[in-house]
Amino acid sequence: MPSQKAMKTGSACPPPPEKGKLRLYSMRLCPYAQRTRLFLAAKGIEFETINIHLKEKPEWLFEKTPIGKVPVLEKDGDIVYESLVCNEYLDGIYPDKCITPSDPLEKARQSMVLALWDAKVIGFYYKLVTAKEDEREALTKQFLDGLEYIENALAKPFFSGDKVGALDYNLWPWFERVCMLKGRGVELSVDKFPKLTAWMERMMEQPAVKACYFPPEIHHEFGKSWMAGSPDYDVGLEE
Ligand SMILES: N[C@@H](CCC(=O)N[C@@H](CS)C(=O)NCC(=O)O)C(=O)O
Repeated sequence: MPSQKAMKTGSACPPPPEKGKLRLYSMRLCPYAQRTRLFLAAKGIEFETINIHLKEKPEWLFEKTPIGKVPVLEKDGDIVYESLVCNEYLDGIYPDKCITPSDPLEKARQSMVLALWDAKVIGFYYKLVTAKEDEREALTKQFLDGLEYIENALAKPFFSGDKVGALDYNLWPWFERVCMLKGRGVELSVDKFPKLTAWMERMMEQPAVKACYFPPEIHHEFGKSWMAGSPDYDVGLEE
């Protein structure tokens, strides 16, 4: 098994994956790459991972993606980047256990919830993680107000309906990281978010979620190194 350690500037570009084999360029603690890891786990697809040091990126990363971000997929000379695009591509090339909805209206609904997530929640999440004490109250309010849109979008046991699906996996990575906000005084209370908190418990039971899970200690350790300006992309790995 190739090393999980993050590859850096100056490293040699790994040879392309063998014919028919899928490769994921990732960063172990990246929530966007986790979206794709969740799809891969849920679909039971075999793949290899190359982790990238995102502060000292290997030059060859830009040959794969001009944006220079993970996740990126590579298979038989084809390259796909952007988490949501990667996930739809996976359902396209491995149609078994399709996760993406085929109904146009349902697909639009799921995309609209993700647009709400981007517009109303995610920016405040990152601002809160790094906020100074005196900024926290206002940001907490904005974050929790945004999250109400997401609570209201949850009409069934899962965002995708009666069964876990694309929208659930695409939202989950930040809920796994909600522990990061606890230290900022933000908790998702059962009173304010009864549907979201119950959904989080159901999600924790999903095999794909378990397979891609990092515990709060690892998120905290990574977060600390990230805030100190030198992210430890190999956090928790053996020497
Ligand atoms: N819109 C992208 C966002 C991906 C993203 O921001 N990935 C981060 C890691 S969590 C990254 O690669 N950052 C490197 C950089 O910004 O230079 C997606 O959905 O895939």
